[in-house]
Amino acid sequence: MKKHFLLLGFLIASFTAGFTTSLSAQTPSKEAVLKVEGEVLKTLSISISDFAKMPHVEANMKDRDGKIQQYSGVPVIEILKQAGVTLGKDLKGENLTKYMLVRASDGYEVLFSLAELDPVFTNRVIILADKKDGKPLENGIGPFRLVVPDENRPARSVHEVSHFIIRFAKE
Ligand SMILES: Nc1nc2c(c(=O)[nH]1)N[C@H]1C(S)=C(S)[C@@H](COP(=O)(O)O)O[C@H]1N2
Ligand SMILES: [Mo]
Repeated sequence: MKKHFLLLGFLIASFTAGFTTSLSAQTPSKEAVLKVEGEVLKTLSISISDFAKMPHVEANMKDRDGKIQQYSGVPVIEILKQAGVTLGKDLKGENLTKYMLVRASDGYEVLFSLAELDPVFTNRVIILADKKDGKPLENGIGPFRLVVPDENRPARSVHEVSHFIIRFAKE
């Protein structure tokens, strides 16, 4: 009789363990999104699959070893246009004191003035990349990374971008 209880206890324990393991394995991880917020007409929340459907271009940057790397992604300016950021003919006067703070999921942050991103001011095209060599970016780099061409240090080419936040520097 005692043996049967032991067996029953073992069965219950293994069932519970198996069940909790499969539960945690199935818990859907929150899908990564890019959020665009702050001084915008429309706050955006762009999923990986929505992002993949946007028109892509290629951009090159030098990595920290000085090697040229090519990525594919969406020009940052196109994302900001969708959010209704003051650009083009509206990027004048006090709007020239606006900036974009780029935040990553590890807490890393860098900033760009809007004029650094607008083709009215510059020919340099900064992209938010989601692909390299036709493949999604690896964990810790993607799903989205900034690719800033023509910079002597790749420190503003932020990995794991989670937010573009538009703010006024003017007091
Ligand atoms: N999220 C995040 N992005 C980051 C960093 C970081 O610490 N966190 N480091 C930056 C620095 S200092 C460098 S030199 C480059 C390195 O990019 P690479 O691996 O493509 O050469 O990533 C930049 N992007
Ligand atoms: Mo760096």
